[in-house]
Amino acid sequence: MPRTSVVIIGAGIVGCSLAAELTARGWSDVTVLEQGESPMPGGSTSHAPGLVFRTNPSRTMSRLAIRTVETLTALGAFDAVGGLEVATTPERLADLRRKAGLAASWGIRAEVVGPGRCAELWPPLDRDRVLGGLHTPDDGIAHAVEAARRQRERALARGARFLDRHTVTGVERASSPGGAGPPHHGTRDRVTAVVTDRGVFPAERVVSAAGFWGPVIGAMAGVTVPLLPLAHQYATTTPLPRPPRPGLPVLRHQDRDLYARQHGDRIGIGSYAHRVLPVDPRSLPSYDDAPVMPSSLAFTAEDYAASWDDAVRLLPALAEVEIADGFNGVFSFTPDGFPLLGEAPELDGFWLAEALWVTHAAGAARAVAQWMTDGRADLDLHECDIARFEEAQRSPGYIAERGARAFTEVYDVIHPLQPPGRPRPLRVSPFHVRQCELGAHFLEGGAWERPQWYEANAGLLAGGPVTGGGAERRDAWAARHWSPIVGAEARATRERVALYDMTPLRRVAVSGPGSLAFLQGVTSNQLAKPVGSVTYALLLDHGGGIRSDVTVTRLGEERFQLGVNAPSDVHWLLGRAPGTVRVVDITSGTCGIGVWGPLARDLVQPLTQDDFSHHSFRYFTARRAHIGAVPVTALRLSYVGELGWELYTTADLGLRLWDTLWAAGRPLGLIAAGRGAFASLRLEKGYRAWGQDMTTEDSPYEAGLGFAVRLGKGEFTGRDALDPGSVSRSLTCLTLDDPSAVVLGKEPVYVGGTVAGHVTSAAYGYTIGRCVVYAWLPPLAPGTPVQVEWFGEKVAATVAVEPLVDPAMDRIRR
Ligand code: FAD
Ligand code: THG
Repeated sequence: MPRTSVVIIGAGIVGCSLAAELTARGWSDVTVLEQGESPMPGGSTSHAPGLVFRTNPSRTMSRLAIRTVETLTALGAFDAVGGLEVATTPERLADLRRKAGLAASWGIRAEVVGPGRCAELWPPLDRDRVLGGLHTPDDGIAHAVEAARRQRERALARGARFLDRHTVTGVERASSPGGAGPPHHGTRDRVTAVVTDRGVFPAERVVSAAGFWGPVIGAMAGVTVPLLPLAHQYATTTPLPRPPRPGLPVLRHQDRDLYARQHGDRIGIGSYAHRVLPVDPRSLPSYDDAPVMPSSLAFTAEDYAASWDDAVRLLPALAEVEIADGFNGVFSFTPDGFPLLGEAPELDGFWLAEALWVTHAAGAARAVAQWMTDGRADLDLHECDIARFEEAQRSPGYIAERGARAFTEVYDVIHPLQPPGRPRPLRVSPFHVRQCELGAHFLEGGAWERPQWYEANAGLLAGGPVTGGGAERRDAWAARHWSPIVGAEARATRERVALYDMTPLRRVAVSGPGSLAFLQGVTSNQLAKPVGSVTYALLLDHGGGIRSDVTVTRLGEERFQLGVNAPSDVHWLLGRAPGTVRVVDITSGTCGIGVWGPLARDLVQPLTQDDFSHHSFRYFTARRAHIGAVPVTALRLSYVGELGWELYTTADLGLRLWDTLWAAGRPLGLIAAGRGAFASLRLEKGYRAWGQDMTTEDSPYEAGLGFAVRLGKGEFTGRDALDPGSVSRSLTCLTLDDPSAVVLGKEPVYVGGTVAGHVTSAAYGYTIGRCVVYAWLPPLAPGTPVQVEWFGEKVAATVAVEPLVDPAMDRIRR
């Protein structure tokens, strides 16, 4: 494999780091093509002020940053001056407390400090303006150009070739070996060469590391690169008459969208407060024609004026100086703020390593090199995977609107449930009109509108107080995107019956000769079972990590329906299916309803001539049936842990299905229930959510999913790497001791006073009357007391025996 030829496009910090990492793994034919001239080829790296703050709500992003700092420190291109984020509003101060918790979860030193300490750490600061700050002593300044230069030297020493002044003008492709793929896959082309103004470079793999030029290169390859290039202002002052001591931490004043660092006796200040300044990279001057650099545009002083005033207010010493140099530098934002890594779904062999800050560049380059070499990285990269986008999230309008939004919101306090403002609504299920009528409070996921609860259920609250819920004591943060109605919906599901919209659950049809053998080879569980069986199974990667969990329904000898998680699951399956097997994502053309609760059979049976009795229609089986006039595929299973079925049909019949169930169910007390109740019920039942509770970094045995692995069934991806005996940590169920306490996820967990792990999922359990928490922890006996940190407070919790509800499966199997 390492003999494979690779061409990297772009010699910024990403391209240089990637060349270093690939050659370190034995890749011997690595060429880096760069339109400009090293070591300052003119991209974003050439002028990055290099502030590095590692703490991020995403564990993966934090770890990419931690690794970048490690690498840059070893290269002598990092100054660990520390970081200081100041708060000038109570809301920000609270958020910094929450952020200190995130830092603790991800192993980053951080401390919330008072105004006095802030002024000590940053003497030019007006201490009367700040309420406090978050000090992270190991953050600091990356010397991006120097880092790129050293990475380039390492790569050169190991045989890589760097060709400056080679402008890429095209990407060549051919049908995959063996001719065009099966017609239903579309033609799966492979990349073959990169064309430049100075000749053609054949390549088996191409990595676009072109930064904000990514969409231009992508267009040459027929690949959508969902990032928005835009300009961002940075200015440096004249020397301060009384220069501060050297080594000031990097500073953030997020309430005014500002950051600052010291340049000797000057201060550099960047602003995100200005209007959105999108840039068309095709319109930029060439390396030779650019006044400074292609990515450095003329400073627009009028856009900076308000930020300068804000900076002077925070740092009064600035009143004595003025702006010496300013520029509008070009970089990029993606719709969700995460980078674009991995192989493009549209073109085999064409990889991306783009939309990376300097902060994450070296760590991400290492992860991509691992991925290219071994087929997997040692970090969970699903949030960064280029294959994560839904088709509806790949339009130019969506990319522009969400990219601009990501820019303006970059320093905002964002609640984990907060849906994006626009463009909405985008994807709606056929039940949307009814959901609106019922007063749905919509959140968003995968571009789908998803009811969190329904105001129409407010009347249920009159039927008696919902157990706990923390309603009495929920603070404003925990109460956001929450209502006591969530608890009422959970209770109605446990006591009667509820409809859940399952349309957004991704469905894949797999059919054709060889389908069973193919699925056996990519899943962990035994699928060679009679037609009509449903199986819960894992998709493992080669290292035995969990890359998804799925349900596999055998509809015919060689015909299956899979319930999967991410769009990248479809990409993974397509990439492995033999030519005879058809893999089709049917999500958009179909819809589904979960009908769950003790009265589910009383509701459904009268609507059908098919036998839905317990003995005829067994748990974890499926059949085709009719509900009234609507043909459905009915699956007897339940992620909320109650009796019932998932009913799937085509989108055109969805509304009829909903209305049929609704009319028949009202006398039984049927309600529509939202995602809030869904999340609560699944945690009480102990069902894991992929991407949140477990990822490729976790083994099935650690995640408590060993039951879904049949080592004896024959060869399957990941099997050889599995070791049931090796469990050094486990996904552990906790409950909070105080019945009204609530946490939301990602908080650090303390055992005996030190951080021992972090929360993956948490939700109030309305049946048990306590908050249910899952966390990665060293193996602990049930009953062990632990603590979960919430905005700086330690909340008492106890290791529980799972599942908390219905361990004997009496509710679901009857
Ligand atoms: P680039 O450095 O842009 O490299 C891409 C390369 O591809 C370029 O050299 C370009 O010439 C080359 N290329 C493009 N098209 C072609 C082609 N057709 N043929 C050949 N070569 C091509 N990040 C931080 O972490 N902290 C900060 O404080 C920070 N501050 C910033 C402040 C400003 C004002 C700006 C603009 C950015 C800042 N960033 C910061 C972001 C950071 O600079 C970039 O995200 C990072 O440098 C991107 O690195 P890269 O290697 O992906 O892209
Ligand atoms: N429904 C369908 N497909 C899905 C999901 C779903 N695919 C993705 C995701 N959700 C998969 N997650 C689960 C998790 C648990 C169960 C089903 C899907 C489940 N587990 C039972 C248990 O653990 O007791 C049964 C396991 C078994 O018998 O093997 O029901 O929601 N269609």
